[in-house]
Amino acid sequence: MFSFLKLSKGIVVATLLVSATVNGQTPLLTNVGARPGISLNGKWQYIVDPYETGFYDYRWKERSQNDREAYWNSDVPTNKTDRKEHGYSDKYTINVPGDWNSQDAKFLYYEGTVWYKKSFDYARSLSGGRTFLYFGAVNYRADVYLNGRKLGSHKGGFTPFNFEVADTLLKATGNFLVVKVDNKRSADEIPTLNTDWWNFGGITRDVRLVEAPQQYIREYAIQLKRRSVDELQGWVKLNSTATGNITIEVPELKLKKQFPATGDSISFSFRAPGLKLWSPESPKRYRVVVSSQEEKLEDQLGFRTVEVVGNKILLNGRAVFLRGICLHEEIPSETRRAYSKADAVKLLLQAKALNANMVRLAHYPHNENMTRTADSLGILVWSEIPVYWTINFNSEEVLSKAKVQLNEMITRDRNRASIIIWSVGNETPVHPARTTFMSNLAMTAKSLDSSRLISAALEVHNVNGASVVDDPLGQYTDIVSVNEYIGWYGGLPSSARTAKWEVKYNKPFFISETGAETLGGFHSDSLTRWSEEYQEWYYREQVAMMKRMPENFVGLSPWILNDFRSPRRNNPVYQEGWNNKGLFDQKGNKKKAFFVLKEYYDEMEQQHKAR
Ligand code: GCB
Repeated sequence: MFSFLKLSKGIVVATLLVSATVNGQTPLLTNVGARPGISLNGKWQYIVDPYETGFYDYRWKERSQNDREAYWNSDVPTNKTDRKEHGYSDKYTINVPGDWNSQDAKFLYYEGTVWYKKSFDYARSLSGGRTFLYFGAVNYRADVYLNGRKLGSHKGGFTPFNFEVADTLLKATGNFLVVKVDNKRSADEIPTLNTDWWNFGGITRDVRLVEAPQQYIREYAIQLKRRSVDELQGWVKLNSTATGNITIEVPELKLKKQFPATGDSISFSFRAPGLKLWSPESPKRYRVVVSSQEEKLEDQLGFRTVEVVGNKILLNGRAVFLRGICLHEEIPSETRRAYSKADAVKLLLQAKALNANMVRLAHYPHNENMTRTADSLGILVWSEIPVYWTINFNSEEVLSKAKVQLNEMITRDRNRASIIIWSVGNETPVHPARTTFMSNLAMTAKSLDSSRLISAALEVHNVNGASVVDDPLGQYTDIVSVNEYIGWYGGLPSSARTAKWEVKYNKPFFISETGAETLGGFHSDSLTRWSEEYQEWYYREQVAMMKRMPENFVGLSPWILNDFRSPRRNNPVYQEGWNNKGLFDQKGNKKKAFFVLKEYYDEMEQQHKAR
């Protein structure tokens, strides 16, 4: 499955072999926003199909392509005697992008199949080119049909995929696009049956028809070379053997470099004198143009380096303390998935209000607006795949599914300066099969992108009163990260006073979660669970403990920025289907604990400036 791509100066990266089509998909196009095409967002018609009648016949056999009862085929009766038992209608419409749960009360808890249908006309703007149908994400499984023909399918609710659409299939008018979306949870998927977040279903991100010339740029990487302040390096990959030159331009720096294409990719390295580096303090981005004979793609790129030296994380060569916060991809006040640029700005400005310089995007890759907005606002990012809790670690097939999601996450976002950490999972139980599985993922992540740091949120355990971090997976990660809830899931917040941390790895040590739950607006004394005062006390004790952490402590991302929906949370007074560990409550009000963490972050920022 892997091939090796040689970069200049002896750098070799492994890449997943991307030439083959899998489940009808074509290798992922990147930077689709910069490519010509049309949006297929908006109102789609739908049919709710809990029995999957549109897919299976009454003997539970998959319907054949031309089966008139199949929901991917025309719903129009041919004459007045014709019996049609399905139909798409304007009586039933749903917005794309968007989860279905928040769009109609009947969907709140729904897990199963919904058929989506869109009719559209299409005139290609590029003559002689190719057309792709691109989905930002569909949760969880998508089966896609155009004009009665199956294009293919995809599994994984948080990453993009695309299909090339043959010219012979596309019509100038009246195209009939149908997507069967199924968000049922199952044991051998990623995530598995059990999580602590809402299983929002639907076509949750943008849908586009994207155009490209016959020979097109599939993806590229342009980065600052490690330990350098002005040497850019990277590669460009095309879909087929190229002729002519590939050009990289950075107009603001008056740079225009040409590289002769050999085969279907080029690698390059060149100096960019006067380059200003990207950092949270100064998120400078440049307009960069990558072009081939037939195509021009523009991007906004920041340049920075990140590395571990000793037990510190260096950003642009300087030790950084990560003032982080975790967040789910949710807008709590509207109880829905976030998807738009406006949503991303809203969430990341909340993080900024806390004086955070980093976000942990939990527990799955968020939409591209989030990572692009993080680039523009100057917020460092931890991006994760949903290998969460009890995945089937004994299954090769499940491992392959995790690798597909890892590859899709990295392929989409490898040019985002904000992303410094790829995480391969969260709180997976220590066990030999799990460690083999997880270390395989960590090594795969490294081989796909050696320029970033690899981590996973691990657990801590108690040995004779000490908080011991010795998970064997720590050998394979660049940063050792743990989730801890001293004073919430065990004892009172004051237990943190006597906590002794023993971290067995001389690597950067990060607290990837800590938190306590409170119903916003509920006030009492600090010993009363669920009160804002309890959470405030919890944060005070935690901050005091952070100040006593071992010398390799490099930061924290408490749990969590906003309250979020979770069916596991059934206290009838204080939860009602919400996990209320947010520093902002369901309506967007700051809880008292917000100010405790902010004060700590202000202090850490001052210390960093003074160094
Ligand atoms: C955790 C999980 C997170 C949960 C959180 C909690 O350790 O990583 O997904 O939501 O705890 O609130 O218990």
